[in-house]
Amino acid sequence: MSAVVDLRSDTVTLPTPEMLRAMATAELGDDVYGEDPTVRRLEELAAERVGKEAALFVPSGTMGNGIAVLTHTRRGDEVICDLTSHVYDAEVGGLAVLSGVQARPLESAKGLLRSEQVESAIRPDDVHFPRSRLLCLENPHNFGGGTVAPLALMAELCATARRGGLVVHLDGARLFNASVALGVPAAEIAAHADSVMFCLSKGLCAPVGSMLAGPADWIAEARRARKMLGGGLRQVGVLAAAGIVALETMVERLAEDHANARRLAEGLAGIPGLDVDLETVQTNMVFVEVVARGLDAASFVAGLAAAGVRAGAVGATRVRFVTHKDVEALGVDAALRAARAATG
Ligand code: TLP
Repeated sequence: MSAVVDLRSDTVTLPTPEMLRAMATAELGDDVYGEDPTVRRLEELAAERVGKEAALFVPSGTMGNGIAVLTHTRRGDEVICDLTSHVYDAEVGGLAVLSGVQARPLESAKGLLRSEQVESAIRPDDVHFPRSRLLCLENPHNFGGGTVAPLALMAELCATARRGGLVVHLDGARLFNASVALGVPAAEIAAHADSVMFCLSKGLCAPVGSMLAGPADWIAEARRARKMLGGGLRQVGVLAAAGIVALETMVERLAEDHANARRLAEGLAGIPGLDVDLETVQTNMVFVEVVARGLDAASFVAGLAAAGVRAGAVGATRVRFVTHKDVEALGVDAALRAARAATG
């Protein structure tokens, strides 16, 4: 069998040689004392790229979102989000456990909330109700299909939240994929949100780390929350060095991942027994509905694995493929051959 083509996620990407060199030679210090010059450089660079005053290195996207909710809310507040958002659906109940908040998940098409539904979910001031405090958006939207919310929708949703007295956190785990897809700077996508999290360790290929950005005084509070959660790291410039290379060299190439996803999606759509909504294929993700008789997501994924291709079952009949740096055009061809064999 040929080498494994791993399309389960862009989290599997390995660091580039330039990242490894930067890690080996990074200038280091104790970041809990604020003395790691490489982390400081990354935090400044990240803040500038997303158009916020300050940024904070965090070990993972999950911790970044958790810290954001913890820092924006008080116990008992209500957080409006989409039903399939990562923060609600895939962060181990962190909203409830870490922040003691109540989620108000709303159904959406392809992860795109509408401003009327957000407006009607905002609670009036009444002694019976929790306080609506935070709107969490996700762009691109992972389980919506890797779909991108356009700038006008982002602005409208944020304006609706603000009119209702809410603050907005943007889970931009793959913010730079949205930026490349829309052809606008990441800062424009994050412009109306109070805070934004993005991951260095997905399509940008750094081995570890995410960034949380927002106003300087809010980031100072977030830094305390990070320490409380055990995320205050020491000579973490060794990781931040890779993050700097990720931001400086890995953003533009995301367009290749998007082109590979499009070709993969079109190929999969042509295979009998598989349904693909090509409209949702806007970044580096392809979600497939397995409709072939006698086949479900788990058995399709097992069939792919037998042919050296890994994808993720994300429901009884839904399978996710994610393109990234370590899967090139040949990997897409291998995936299409494996999918034909697994359905045939
Ligand atoms: N997503 C992972 C899985 O957890 C599903 C993936 O493979 O896509 N926000 C969004 C939108 C995400 O997709 C993820 C990770 C996170 C937050 C959390 O980031 P990490 O994995 O760094 O904790």
